[in-house]
This record gives sequence, C-alpha cells and structure tokens, in this order.
Amino acid sequence: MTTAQILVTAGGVALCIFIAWFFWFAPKGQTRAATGAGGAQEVAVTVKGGYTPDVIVVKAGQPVRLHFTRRESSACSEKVLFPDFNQSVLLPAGQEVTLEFTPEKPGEYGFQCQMGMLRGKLIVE
Ligand SMILES: [Cu+2]
Repeated sequence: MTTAQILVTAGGVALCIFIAWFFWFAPKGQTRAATGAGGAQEVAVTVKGGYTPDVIVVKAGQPVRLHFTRRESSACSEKVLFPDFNQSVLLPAGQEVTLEFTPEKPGEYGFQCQMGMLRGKLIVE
C-alpha cells in the first residue's frame, strides 16, 4: 500500500469510529429539571435517534414529570423504560406522553428503549 492509501484507510476507520461514538455515546446534553407550579420537576424530552436531553438532573423526594415527545416512527424508540422505578410507557409518534414518579434515593438511574439501544440517565441528587 502507498502512503496515500494508508492515510485514506486510516481516515475512513477514524470516521467510522467517530460516527459510532457520535450516535451511541456522545451526550446529547444535560438538563437540570425546573420545578413547575405544582411542585413537580418538569423536563421535556425529545425522542429522535436518542433522547434529548439524555442526562436529566433532578432532586430526590420530589415528583418528576417527564414529557416525552417522539419525533420519529422507528419501532426502536416506541417504548421508554425506567427499570429502577418500574416505569415504562408507550410513545406514539408525534404525541406528548407524560411519565410521573418520585425518585426517593439519590443516585444514577438509566432509562432506555425496549432493546437498550437508546439510553439516557436520570441523576437524582
Ligand atoms: Cu430500541
């Protein structure tokens, strides 16, 4: 192989790794929940190829209200699960679905689609 071919191959491999990282591992933004009028911590989450934001910071002992809006029709994201809280909800495309629960203990809790391809994290402080 010539030097140019090696460079092109290496560049291609690096690009693939970057794309994989970008879609699966790059954080899509961290959000601290704002406390609404009813005392609940409200966060709007957009579902499209992932969860935006995918890191949500809330306070323990106060109800959390997550408003999911799914902006895609891929079957992958049609359900979101919070295994640690025994919560799961179906997300019809284009509709806002609200999930409410109260995290009692501080910690980090994952949430995900049915197959675990899309992931996010709820940080309870
Ligand atoms: Cu999935």
